[in-house]
Amino acid sequence: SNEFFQDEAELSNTFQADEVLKTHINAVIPEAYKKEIVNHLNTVGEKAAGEWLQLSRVAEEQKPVLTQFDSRGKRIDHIAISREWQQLEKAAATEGIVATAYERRQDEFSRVYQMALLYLYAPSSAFFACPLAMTDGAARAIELHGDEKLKAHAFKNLTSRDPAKFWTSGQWMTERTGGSDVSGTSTVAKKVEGRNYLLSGTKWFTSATTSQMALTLARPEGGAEGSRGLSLYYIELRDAQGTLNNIEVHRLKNKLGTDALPTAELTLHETPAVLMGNEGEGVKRIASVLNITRIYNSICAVSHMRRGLDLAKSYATKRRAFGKLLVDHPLHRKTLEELEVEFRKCFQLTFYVASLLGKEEVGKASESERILLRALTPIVKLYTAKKCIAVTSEVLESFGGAGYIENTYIPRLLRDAQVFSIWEGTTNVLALDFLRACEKERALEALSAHFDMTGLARFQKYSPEEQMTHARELAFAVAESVIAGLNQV
Ligand code: MFK
Ligand code: FAD
Repeated sequence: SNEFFQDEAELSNTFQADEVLKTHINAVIPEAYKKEIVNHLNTVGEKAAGEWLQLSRVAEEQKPVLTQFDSRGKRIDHIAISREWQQLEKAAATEGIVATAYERRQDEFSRVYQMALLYLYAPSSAFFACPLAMTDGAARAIELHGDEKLKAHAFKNLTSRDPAKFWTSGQWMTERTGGSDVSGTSTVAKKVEGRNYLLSGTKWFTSATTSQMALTLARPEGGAEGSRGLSLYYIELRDAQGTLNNIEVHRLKNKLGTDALPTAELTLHETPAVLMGNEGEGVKRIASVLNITRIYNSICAVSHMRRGLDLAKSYATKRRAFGKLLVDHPLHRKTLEELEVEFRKCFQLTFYVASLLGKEEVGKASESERILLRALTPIVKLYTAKKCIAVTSEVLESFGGAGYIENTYIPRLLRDAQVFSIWEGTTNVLALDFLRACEKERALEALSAHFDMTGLARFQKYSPEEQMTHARELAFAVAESVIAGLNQV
């Protein structure tokens, strides 16, 4: 019959198709590492457009299921996740998405390499990138603050390439009293002996609850009020038989997006835990996790934009209106080109911050680069998250009515985009974190040494109170100034 059916948007090898990523890798990676990295990214780009894309679509249709009791009425709190999500976990281990950053075989370039892998993997991972973020953050926290036992055991598993040994980690900070403000944390840590404690209390958001371990905040008995009384603890979720270590899972959250990812509410009842760092240093120590997960969030937001734009561009070559393909309408083309510019700006900023992280971790960052990393981490996270939501909304509209229909997979892109600005610190909280870095580390001086910051003069005239009111504007202005500087390099 000659009935009309619209062809769908298609993806091809997402490394091959990505001129921005290819150009960047070519420009920043030294010749000695280039061939190996490009070959690997090429293989990963093929999977991201094929095998992993299919797995992620099936995984996203199967929300995790919590079973609290077995047939005999015994409490088990088992969370079932799809086989497809488990396969995406195996793929992450095999490709070495976390391991690459800790083997450091490419010296200071290991992070850029790893972040490029993550960038290709994430949009086809049904948010397995989330547990990977926390896994990487936990590995870094153990590397910096863990004892020899944690380094010999947990760290090895978190950074393993063997799917049978690979562990993921959770990061449990949020309680009912607050996620931005953790000062009201009511989880209590009872000291047993040495660094061993028993934790009791309720955590309100715990993503990747199927992980083997978690890092969490609790208040040692008799500890000070507020956030300065909190400590950081390592826990293992299950014993050798697979039974939860005195943890009750109340329910899984019913979320706007991130459907394949389990996010639970749970209570610890004297769960064995190991202190990391010293008592009262909890927030300061968990900041090592946050500063990694915030860079992951930025990479994932940027690659989410890339995915949306790839689909929108493909659709524009297949859909006709008013006698022409969409791509041949100058206004539609300009609309997409403007989104492409937003994407490129986010890409440049994010990979610059990744390169600073890589330098810092091998001891090659100068003092001012260390401060730039500290100050730009909240900036890149908040900036890319907000841009991702705006770009993804336009991407959806570029599909017309089809963009609003579930089985095109486009509505999911918008629902998922919304999480990037909430978890790992909201926009306002991160803007204030930047102010904290300005105050503690003289970040504006360090930024001015590398970039033209004259556009920010008006902020320096503000009182501390006014600076807080305008912290968001300042954060966006800093991002724009750094991006402008990077584009001139
Ligand atoms: C897809 C990829 C992404 C995957 C995501 C994974 C799933 C999502 C999981 C989560 O959402 S986990 C929960 C995330 N939670 C947050 O991000 C918390 C948001 N709130 C903040 O970040 C607040 O700013 C914070 C809790 C840190 C503020 O607490 P306080 O008590 O007001 O902190 P304070 O007193 O200013 O700082 C205590 C110390 O920590 C200070 O050091 P000193 O003791 O030396 O003075 C601070 O300088 C230091 N600090 C705080 N933030 C820091 C930091 N140091 C370095 N970097 C930072 N970012
Ligand atoms: P609130 O702090 O109540 O914020 C409400 C609003 O107030 C926000 O807009 C915020 O920007 C604003 N605000 C707060 N303080 C200030 C201020 N000082 N100045 C100006 N504005 C301010 N947490 C975990 O610990 N582990 C997890 O695994 C985890 N997984 C999550 C998964 C999902 C899908 C989601 C949505 C959240 C998850 N969270 C997790 C929780 C998340 O980190 C928090 O929700 C987030 O940090 C915000 O905290 P809150 O919900 O208490 O919001």
